Amino acid sequence: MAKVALITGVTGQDGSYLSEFLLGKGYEVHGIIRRSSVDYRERIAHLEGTPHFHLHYADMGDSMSLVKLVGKVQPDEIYNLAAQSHVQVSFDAPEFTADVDAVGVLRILEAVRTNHLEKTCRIYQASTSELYGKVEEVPQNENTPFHPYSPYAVAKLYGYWIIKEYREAYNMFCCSGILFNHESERRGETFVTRKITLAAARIAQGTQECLYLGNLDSLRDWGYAKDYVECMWLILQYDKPEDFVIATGVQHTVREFATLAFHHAGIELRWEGEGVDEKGIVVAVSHQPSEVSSQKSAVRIGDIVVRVSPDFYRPTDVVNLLGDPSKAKRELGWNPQKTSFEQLVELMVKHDMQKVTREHFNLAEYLEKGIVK
Ligand code: NAP
Ligand code: F7E
Repeated sequence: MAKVALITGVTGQDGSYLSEFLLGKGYEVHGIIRRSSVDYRERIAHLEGTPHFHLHYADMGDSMSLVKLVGKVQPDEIYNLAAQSHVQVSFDAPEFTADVDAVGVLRILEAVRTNHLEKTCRIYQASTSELYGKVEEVPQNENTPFHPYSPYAVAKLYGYWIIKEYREAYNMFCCSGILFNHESERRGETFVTRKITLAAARIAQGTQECLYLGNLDSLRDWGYAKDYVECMWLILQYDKPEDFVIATGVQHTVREFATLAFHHAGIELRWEGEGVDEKGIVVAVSHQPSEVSSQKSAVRIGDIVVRVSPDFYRPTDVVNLLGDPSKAKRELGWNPQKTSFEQLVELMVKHDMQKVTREHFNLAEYLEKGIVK
């Protein structure tokens, strides 16, 4: 019998990769979607209509929908990935963030108990390095004290503890993966990495003049999302329910990410100034490989292509994340270095160079046909 998995957050970056991964392992995959005025679900569009992949309407804010769905699907494994996952947005929508990211976890646990599946259903909770927040030690491991530093992190801390509580109180197999930042070609476009790779591609191809960023000194341990979803699965296959730090063990600043991303887009940068006055200035430009873009670069030496805007500063910012993945490496046999930082930046820029080229092409075609004026 094929195992049955239920994924909340199936339309997100991780949900889409995890669906592909579990389908590849022969699972019957069920995902939760919520009603939206736009029905096109970009990241999972290629999976819709394929056998063994099923979508259901429910919402993390609606207990009854979750209880009914868990009862209908009878999952062997639940991957609770649904969240309002943007840290900066959590300052603007703290109550919604708490409802989905904190109480939502409780709703999933109770849906499992209500359906009497607590002995058979394993639950993975998408926890986060943001729990370490205003960090108390570097690097961070499973024993590092938490100091959440945003409404998002405080909500996720509740999720972490309620998972632990249900594990101890009801002997449930429920675990948290404490995942450090992981990125990809499918990353949301307002997270810093994707914002940079898309902007570098657009600036290189002349459709954007300048990229505005916040704190360039912030340090992150960035991995590749496709590698990280394997770990979510490994955590649920482990013989005991335990929590794991998932990270690469390597950190870089936002500035370093930007320098490398622009390099892969054919633009070399130097940095000048400090704080809000810091600027990224073009010092060299190379032509793009022809399969990526047929156009000559639109930027010139001396152009300022990155500026700092305080609009992207946060009331409290987490600035020094570095994970220690030793436990996952030792106990799960997971390779934290499968995709290096350099490979990650390159693959994201390559993808976005092609995306921007397609945007150009579509725009030219639409203009020609009079669809866009
Ligand atoms: P993401 O791309 O923002 O996806 C979030 C998913 O949650 C989307 O499918 C979204 O649905 C869904 N969702 C939000 N509110 C919902 C609600 N009320 N009911 C049902 N679904 C809802 O996030 P991600 O990067 O894939 O991250 C997956 C999980 O890992 C999240 O819990 C995140 O907090 C956590 N995490 C992420 C990272 C990282 O670096 N990516 C690191 C640590 C932890 P819509 O498409 O309808 O909006
Ligand atoms: O910010 C700085 C910003 O928004 C990274 C989520 O997946 O990972 C993610 O949260 C850093 C921060 O991700 C801009 O201040 C500078 O220090 O890409 P981010 P995040 O906040 O680390 C964790 C592990 C999660 O759990 C979350 O769900 O970059 N930064 N300039 C900027 N950030 C953004 N977004 N935009 C800027 O312009």
